[in-house]
Amino acid sequence: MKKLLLWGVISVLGLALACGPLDENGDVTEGVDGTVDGTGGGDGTQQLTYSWVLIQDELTDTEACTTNPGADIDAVQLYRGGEEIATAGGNPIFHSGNVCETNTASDPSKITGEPDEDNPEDSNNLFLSLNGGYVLFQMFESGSTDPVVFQNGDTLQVYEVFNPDNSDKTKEGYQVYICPDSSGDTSKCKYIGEGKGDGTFTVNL
Ligand SMILES: [Ca+2]
Ligand SMILES: [Ca+2]
Repeated sequence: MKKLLLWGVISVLGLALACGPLDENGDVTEGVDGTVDGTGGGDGTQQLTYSWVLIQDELTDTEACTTNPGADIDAVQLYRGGEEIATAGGNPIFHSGNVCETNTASDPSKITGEPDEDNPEDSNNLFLSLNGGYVLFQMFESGSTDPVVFQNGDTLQVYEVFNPDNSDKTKEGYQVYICPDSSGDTSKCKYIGEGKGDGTFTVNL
């Protein structure tokens, strides 16, 4: 009997230890941040909604290092029915790839709002250089604190700064995804295209 009781205590402890990390590894947050549509799809499945944008740099070569390494993102606008309805906002999350040691444009807040970099040669750097990494963000209508959920046919306009006198060399490649959450796991995202310089990407859910 004592043996049985002891085994029961060990089992309960083991279960508690096994369950503990599940609450901390992000499984729960998917529901909390509203990325899963709780209404379901009618057949019992959950319908994912996409409100995050992920822009992945294509820079991999340290030979290409400059003080602004990789794609230089100034701003992102969202168009629906031909009208601009939102821009990148909130607090963009930057995962620098650290391909190059120096990056003088590493502030992800510089991609928010309307395009504002009209001189990429000056020192104020109103853009984000991705340095082989990626940036994650949501789109907000003016004055709204709720991010836009993407619909079929929406288009994202990405502005990448480049030197117009030497555009072929200073435009750099990047890939655009829409994602259901901020995990950065592109296997959960939808790829919507590749850009070099300014680019327009259509959402196809
Ligand atoms: Ca660059
Ligand atoms: Ca900007």
